[in-house]
Amino acid sequence: MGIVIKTGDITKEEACAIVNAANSSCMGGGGVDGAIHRAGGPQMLEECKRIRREALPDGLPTGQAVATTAGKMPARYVIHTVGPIWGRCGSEEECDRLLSDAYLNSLELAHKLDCRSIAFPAISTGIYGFPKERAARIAWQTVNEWLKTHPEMEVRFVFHSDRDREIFDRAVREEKP
Ligand code: AR6
Repeated sequence: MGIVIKTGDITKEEACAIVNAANSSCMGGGGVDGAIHRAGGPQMLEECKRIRREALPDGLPTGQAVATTAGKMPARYVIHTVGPIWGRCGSEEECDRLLSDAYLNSLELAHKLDCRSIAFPAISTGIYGFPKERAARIAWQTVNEWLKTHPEMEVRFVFHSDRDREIFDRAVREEKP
């Protein structure tokens, strides 16, 4: 189904799955994580707590993904993933790989949940400090490569501001097929 690039509030997206740029605690935080937990409500937090208790006592590793209900939001699922913290990966290439993993594992999980649409925020580019242009190219390449074998999925990139959407657009312009 292809790719949609837009500006908006991801908590309002009518997609099968929206992705949360979480931290390894999975219990909420600032940025888009805070917005998603506020909009999702207590049922989502309860599921997060249960997953931590039953499957992830040490937290969600960077690059991995888990799903919960979207609670009161229009989406069916929230896929919580943890992007890398820029400067804390050992090397820049390792940060690239971990960011790509966060996208890839979220896509795979959405596919397993039988979703045909998934909306991503710009993972790691806020509080976690990943350079926006570099993150854009990684997100774009990872998603396009994955779509070659899963053409039924619609992937939305949802930016919180027109400025962030423009930065993304510019960064991937040369890479667009
Ligand atoms: N809809 C879409 N995008 C949004 C929204 C929204 N409602 N709100 C913010 N953004 P960040 P990170 C954008 O910092 O860098 C949290 O505390 C925002 O403008 O939310 O992965 C977690 O708990 C930016 O472009 O995520 C972690 O501790 C993008 O979402 C840490 O922050 C991502 O910024 C994760 O940091």
